[in-house]
Amino acid sequence: MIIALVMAGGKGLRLESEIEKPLFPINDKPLITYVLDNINESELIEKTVVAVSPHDPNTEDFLINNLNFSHFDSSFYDSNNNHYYLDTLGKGYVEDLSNILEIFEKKSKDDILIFINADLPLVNSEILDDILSHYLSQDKPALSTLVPVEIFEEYRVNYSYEFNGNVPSGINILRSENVVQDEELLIISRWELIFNVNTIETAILASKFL
Ligand SMILES: Nc1nc2c(ncn2[C@@H]2O[C@H](COP(=O)(O)OP(=O)(O)OP(=O)(O)O)[C@@H](O)[C@H]2O)c(=O)[nH]1
Ligand SMILES: [Mg+2]
Repeated sequence: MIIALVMAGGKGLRLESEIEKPLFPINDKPLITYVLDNINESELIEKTVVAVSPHDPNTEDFLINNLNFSHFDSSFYDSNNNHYYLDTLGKGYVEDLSNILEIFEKKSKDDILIFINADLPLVNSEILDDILSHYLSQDKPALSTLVPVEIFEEYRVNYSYEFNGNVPSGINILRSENVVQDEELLIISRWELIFNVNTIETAILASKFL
C-alpha cells in the first residue's frame, strides 16, 4: 500500500506565530489543508497519516474535529477510512521518522511511505504522482528528492542546506522498515517544491501562488 505520511509535529519556531504552523492561515486556509488536499487528489496514494506531537495539540484537534481524522490503530489496514493521525513524541524529525517506521514494520515491511512536510502547500498531486512513478520504476527501497539551488536563486527564496548544488525538498520515500535503506536521488526542477513555509516571509510569498 502507498501511504502519505505528513510530518506535522514540529515546533515551528521560525514562523514566530502564536498559531501552530500547520494551522497558520494562508489566504484564510490552514497551511496543512493545502497539503492534505493535494494528497487527496493523488491517484497513487491510498491512505494518509498525519504525524502530530505535543508541540501541535490544536493541529490534532483540527484533524479530529474539522476533518474527521481517526486515531491510528490496528484498524488502519482493514478500515475503509483513509485519514488518520498518529501521535509522535516531537523529539525531532529523524527520531520521529524512525519511530514511525518501527510502528509500520510491525504489520508489514512492504508498504511504501511517502513522507511529506506539512509546510509544502504548493506541491500538487501531479508532482507527488511523478515522484511516486519514478520510485516505482526503479529498484531501490528509498528515494530522496532534491531541487537545484538555481531555482531558489531565481525566486529569491532562502534555503537552509545544500548538497552538491541541490537542496533537499522535504519529500522522501521509504519502505516500511526501520533500517538504513539504499536510496535513489531524484533531482526535480519544479519551483513548487521551494516554497517551504518556515517564516512569515515565505508564507506571504507562497500566498501569491495559492
Ligand atoms: N512528527 C514530527 N514532525 C516534525 C518534527 N520536526 C519537524 N516536523 C515537521 O516536519 C516538517 C518540517 O519541519 P521544519 O520546517 O524543519 O521544522 P519546524 O519544527 O516545523 O519549524 P522550525 O522550528 O522553524 O524549525 C514540518 O511540517 C514539521 O511540523 C518532529 O519532531 N515530529
Ligand atoms: Mg520546513
